[in-house]
Amino acid sequence: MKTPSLNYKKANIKPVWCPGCGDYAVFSALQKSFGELELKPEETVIVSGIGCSGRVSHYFNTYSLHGTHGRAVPTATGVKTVRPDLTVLCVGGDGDGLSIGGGHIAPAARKNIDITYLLLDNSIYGLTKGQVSPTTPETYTTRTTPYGTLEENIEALPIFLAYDISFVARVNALNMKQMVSVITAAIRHKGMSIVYIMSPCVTYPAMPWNSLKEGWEEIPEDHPRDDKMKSLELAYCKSPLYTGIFYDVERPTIGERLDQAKERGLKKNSKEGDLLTVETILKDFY
Ligand SMILES: Cc1ncc(C[n+]2csc(CCOP(=O)(O)OP(=O)(O)O)c2C)c(N)n1
Ligand code: SF4
Ligand SMILES: [Mg+2]
Repeated sequence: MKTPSLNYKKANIKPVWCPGCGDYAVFSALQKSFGELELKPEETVIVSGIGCSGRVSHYFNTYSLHGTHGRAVPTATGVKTVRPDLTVLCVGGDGDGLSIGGGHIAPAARKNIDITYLLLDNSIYGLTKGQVSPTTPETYTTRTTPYGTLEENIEALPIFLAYDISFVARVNALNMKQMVSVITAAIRHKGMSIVYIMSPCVTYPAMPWNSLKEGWEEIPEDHPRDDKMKSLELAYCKSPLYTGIFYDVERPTIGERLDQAKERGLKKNSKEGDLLTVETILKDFY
């Protein structure tokens, strides 16, 4: 692991997460990944949703946009669309990404927009003081659900695979080394990447740190990352719970497809050697 040559931390803003919150570990892993990749802060944007996890974007001296709850992915899509030259990350919680914002993942996956989405799951709505999320264990009680949650859980990984996100990984905040290498690979990946991060909340411990200590195993080295069915098998497996890169395939991004479409349009509509301009398009309407 390289020591970052650049400083990615904002000097004047200190994180306000509760002591022991998993988000500190994610913050630290992200700094290390940026260092490995030698990303330039001025060429990097972090877009986040609302939640304790969404605060990640505040603490980096990159560009950042702390948007609205559940809208991190479409906002990041907009940023990448207008500035394809920038490295765009998106950060949000399990409430943000699997509840209110769950419907935004599929359209982004279809576009294969070149962003990296870090989905921090603590199995609770942390910021709003502990309401159930789609991944809260059934027996965990809160002040608004004193008899436990009455709804089924969401299995996030198989959904990401079914949406065909071109890079799907899961990590556990206890394993810093793996977290850094997976986030680094996700940022390097061309196309949409998602890193599903188990990041415990200590104040509303629906997913206590202890639950990350046992029963977890790294995906075997020989796992074929381009095999959807084998990846689904690992994703559904409960014993052990796997961490690492489940799926990694190369597909054209929406940016590349747009460039190709423009090229085709130019060829079709322009006389040889002529460039298609706004004026030539408008002439068709006169
Ligand atoms: C449109 C909208 N609905 C609801 C809220 C209230 N709200 C803010 S954060 C949040 C849930 C946060 O949970 P999660 O996304 O899991 O993030 P965490 O705090 O656990 O990191 C909710 C319901 C809001 N800010 N905006
Ligand atoms: S409430 Fe939970 S998720 Fe939020 S900062 Fe505290 S420990 Fe972290
Ligand atoms: Mg949460």
